[in-house]
Amino acid sequence: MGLEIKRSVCPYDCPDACGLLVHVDGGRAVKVSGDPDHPFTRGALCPKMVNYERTVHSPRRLTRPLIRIGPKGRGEFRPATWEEAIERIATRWQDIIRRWGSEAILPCSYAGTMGLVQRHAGFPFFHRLGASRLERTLCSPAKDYGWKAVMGSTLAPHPDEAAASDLIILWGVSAVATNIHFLHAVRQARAAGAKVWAINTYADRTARLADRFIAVRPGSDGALALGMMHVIAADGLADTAFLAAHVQGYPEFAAKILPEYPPEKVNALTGIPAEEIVDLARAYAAARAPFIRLGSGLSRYGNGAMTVRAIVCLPAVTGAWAKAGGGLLASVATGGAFDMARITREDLLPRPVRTININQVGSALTTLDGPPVMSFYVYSNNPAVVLPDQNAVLKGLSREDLFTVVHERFLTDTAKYADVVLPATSSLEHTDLYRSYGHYCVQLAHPAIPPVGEAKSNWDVFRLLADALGFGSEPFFNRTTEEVVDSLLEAPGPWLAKADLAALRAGRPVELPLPPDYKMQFGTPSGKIEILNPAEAEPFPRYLAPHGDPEPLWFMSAPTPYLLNSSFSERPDLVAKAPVELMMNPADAAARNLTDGQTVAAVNRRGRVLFRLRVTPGVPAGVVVSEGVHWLDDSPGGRSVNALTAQRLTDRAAASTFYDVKVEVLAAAGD
Ligand SMILES: Nc1nc2c(c(=O)[nH]1)N[C@H]1C(S)=C(S)[C@@H](COP(=O)(O)OP(=O)(O)OC[C@H]3O[C@@H](n4cnc5c(=O)[nH]c(N)nc54)[C@H](O)[C@@H]3O)O[C@H]1N2
Ligand SMILES: Nc1nc2c(c(=O)[nH]1)N[C@H]1C(S)=C(S)[C@@H](COP(=O)(O)OP(=O)(O)OC[C@H]3O[C@@H](n4cnc5c(=O)[nH]c(N)nc54)[C@H](O)[C@@H]3O)O[C@H]1N2
Ligand SMILES: [Mo]
Repeated sequence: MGLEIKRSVCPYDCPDACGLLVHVDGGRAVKVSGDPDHPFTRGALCPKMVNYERTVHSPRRLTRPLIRIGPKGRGEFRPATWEEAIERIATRWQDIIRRWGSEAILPCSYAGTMGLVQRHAGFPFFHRLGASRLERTLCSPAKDYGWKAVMGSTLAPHPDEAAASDLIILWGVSAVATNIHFLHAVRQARAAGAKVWAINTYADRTARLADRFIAVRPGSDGALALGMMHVIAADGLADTAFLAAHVQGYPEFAAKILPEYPPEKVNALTGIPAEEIVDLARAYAAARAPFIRLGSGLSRYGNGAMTVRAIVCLPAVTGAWAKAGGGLLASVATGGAFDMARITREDLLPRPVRTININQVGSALTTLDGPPVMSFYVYSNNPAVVLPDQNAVLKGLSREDLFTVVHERFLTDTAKYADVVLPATSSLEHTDLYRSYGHYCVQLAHPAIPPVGEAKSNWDVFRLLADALGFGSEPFFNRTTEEVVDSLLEAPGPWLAKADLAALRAGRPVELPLPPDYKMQFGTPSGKIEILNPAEAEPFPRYLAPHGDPEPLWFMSAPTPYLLNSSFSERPDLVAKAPVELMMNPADAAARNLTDGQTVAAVNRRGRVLFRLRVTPGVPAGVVVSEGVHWLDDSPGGRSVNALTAQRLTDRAAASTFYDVKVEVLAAAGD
């Protein structure tokens, strides 16, 4: 058989959702390149996906089911057949359900794959079983809440809109790591003379490509946005015609709220010099069509939703929405295109069941009131590494009486605690339908290669489990992945119906069409942008303080271009480029007698994590940064960044607060 080239989609949790060309030879992926026909990603790939074949055919791939023979966490297993593994799970679950009730089973899944079928494959199964529900608020629900509180269901601007902007603000977004294809529009805008500003808590790679970088104290961006609007109002730079026609509540906001945020006070809250706040506000107001690309980092604080609400008011005050190239892109929401209820099947729940927040799995596994969690089923997620309060999560996973099943591509730290490990397909081995949260393309990916070893997709494993538990013959569970995809495409809603469905079915990337005047159609109850939102307990945005901790240094666990959360840790070539280090300002290092290159411990009451210290002026005093969420084996002290983070939630939407963390840093032996 000769070389074949097949279209696919990057399955990872990233706004870019790139179009791929998979070069297949003899049933193996030998090379992966970017699809030049993809309207947004245009043939370019990130440093991780250019060698996706190394992940797919990694010698570390799990190829057979495994059954634990050693202590939990040690990773000692014997191989088993699928029949034995499924039988063991079903028998144990039947026993647990009899003794404790079905809520004693807790599924845990997140975004290992973003494909709509495989990502949600367990939802109908666990609903049918009556298991505990997982509230999956790990990523950016606080950001989404803040956007919606002002803009309702308004469509996000197309990312390429930014190409026509004359001032782009990359606000809390590490685009060089997490959104590289957005930089296409940034380059185009720049070629036409646009300026680029970056606002972050340290000078990351993205800040280094900006014309101006503003270092903001962690968790204080809400104060910065309010301070900018104070200056804009005080200088008479607000777009009064736009405000009068399209915005609810501005006069009262300007009279009652904005006077509380003069530059001197905002300087005290954010650490940004007052002149810089004034400069930024004036540049933003003077721009013809300013465009903000808003990342998620700043929403992962106790004040995250309110912070985003304040920032989202900025383009309303300057009337940026009405200008070609202007606006604010937080996330693209294309949920309306597909009828997800056809997959998630809430209606299968036999009775109301309790909900456990994914950020509080650590507590749920160790100290839950009510029926204890006796079985934990993990797929598309690596909770031992990515969830906050790692020591609590590991304590839970160590429980001898907890029956843990992990369906995975690799023997992750979580899988090492499993009683039964099941091998998972990679995205090149199963069918799925993809959409994105950074652009408007949708795409269907057919398998490019057969499963590696005995790997099975999420959907196929839940079919086997449904069979073993006696409901596999029910019409819903008796379907193939392809039939589930069909159920989403056969009755397209009004939005999807306008897309090129034939091209979609053929596996080509297809853009959901946007109405010509969509930027000015505000999907709020009032039809206006709601700076005043009467449905909120706080009707106007204001500054709230983050949670904080008693320790002196803010601790940022930011993305690296070479890993994606804990994914790609199976790749030595990439791990080598993402060292486990802690960046610290020279003044903070000197005050602690610490020197570049030595081993240090970051500590707080939740944990202790070892790093190699890198002393750099790129990190402001009072902040320390570690890029990447590493596997425990790659971490010198056997704990990684989430041993320091907390189970505390955001002000709205019960979301994660990964950045709302403080630590002290001490010299440590390199144990
Ligand atoms: N290479 C790579 N790509 C990824 C990921 C990855 O881990 N690696 N993760 C994927 C996922 S799951 C997601 S959700 C997206 C996230 O994509 P982004 O939104 O770009 O990334 P975040 O991690 O949310 O945070 C971005 C930046 O926020 C900064 N930040 C933290 N606190 C604050 C603050 O208080 N104010 C300001 N202004 N900035 C702050 C951090 O320093 C970081 O540089 O990226 C996806 N893409
Ligand atoms: N400290 C700190 N912690 C963070 C973050 C941070 O910035 N800082 N980021 C947070 C964010 S934004 C997110 S979204 C979460 C991400 O959390 P997760 O979604 O858990 O992300 P990954 O670490 O990528 O782990 C996904 C796992 O799924 C597996 N997988 C991939 N495809 C499949 C499949 O088809 N089937 C099955 N069964 N398994 C599959 C992969 O091998 C991988 O081990 O992490 C969060 N954790
Ligand atoms: Mo995320």
